[in-house]
Amino acid sequence: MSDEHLSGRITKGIGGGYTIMLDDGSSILATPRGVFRNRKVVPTVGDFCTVAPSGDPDIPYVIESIAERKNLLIRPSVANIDVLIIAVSTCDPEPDLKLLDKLLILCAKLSIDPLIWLTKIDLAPEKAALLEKEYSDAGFCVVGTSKDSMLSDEKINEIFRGHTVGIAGQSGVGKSTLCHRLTGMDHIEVGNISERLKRGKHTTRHVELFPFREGFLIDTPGFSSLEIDRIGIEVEDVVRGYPELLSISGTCRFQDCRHKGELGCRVEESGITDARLARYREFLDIMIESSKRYAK
Ligand SMILES: Nc1nc2c(ncn2[C@@H]2O[C@H](COP(=O)(O)OP(=O)(O)OP(=O)(O)O)[C@@H](O)[C@H]2O)c(=O)[nH]1
Ligand SMILES: [Mg+2]
Ligand SMILES: [Zn+2]
Repeated sequence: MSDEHLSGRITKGIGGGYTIMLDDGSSILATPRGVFRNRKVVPTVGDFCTVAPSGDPDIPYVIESIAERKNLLIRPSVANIDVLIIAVSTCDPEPDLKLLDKLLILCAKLSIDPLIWLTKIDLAPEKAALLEKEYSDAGFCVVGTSKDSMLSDEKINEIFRGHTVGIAGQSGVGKSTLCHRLTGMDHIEVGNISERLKRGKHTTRHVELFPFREGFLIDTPGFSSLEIDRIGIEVEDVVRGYPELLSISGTCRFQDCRHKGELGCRVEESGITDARLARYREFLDIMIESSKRYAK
């Protein structure tokens, strides 16, 4: 690599122009080289890239190369996510456990570490304890906060250090509150469901990475309601959101057992709760139906 090349990370992209945070912490503007268009690669927020001077004073750099991605989310469009905080309120609104399980499937598929963050535990402490038990027994990391409790500084550093972190969850669970209490920043919109999105219109979702605690926080609307058959997962991926079921893989009579009541299925040995098993089966059915539709 010549001296003129610098490496950094795309933190923002608007109308074909990109903001890139270089390794020294400074930010510059760049446009992609034409070669990306030919290869059908669209530089995306979260991409690690190299840039070189363009000679154009308005946009002084060009993006020369994009590093291979760990993962890529299409909507919102963001690359290389390490951790997804899934905010779940114990009540007001009632927890949407289907959304939670779907997000857990998506995380498994994309090699994202999920962190289940229970909010409003002051409003329903017993329910919070049950949720905490159900999901930590299943093998997930679960933390909880209330109106006046926050995680320790050490724990927050552990979550963010070296990681790119998104926040997801249904409307009203406390994502903005959480984000504000973490960062002190008010203008961040993490996971907000905009009115237009609620009405189902396609809008350009603005995504931005903010440096935070030696990592990045992803600021984006979206991440909030997901149709299981429209998030790019396959039938086989559903089980990956259920570590309990993965733990018994190969022990049922049939190697390809889907734990739907087949002969010799040992699902009861997995320790999965009835409610999670029901959601697993529902998602599996939807995915099987939808894969048939696509096969036609
Ligand atoms: N009692 C209690 N209320 C909370 C807690 N966290 C947030 N709230 C309240 O819940 C309401 C919704 O919080 P927001 O942070 O706006 O929720 P959001 O997830 O950003 O919602 P959207 O932007 O609609 O997606 C606010 O009135 C908060 O004050 C908590 O831990 N305990
Ligand atoms: Mg909000
Ligand atoms: Zn089985």
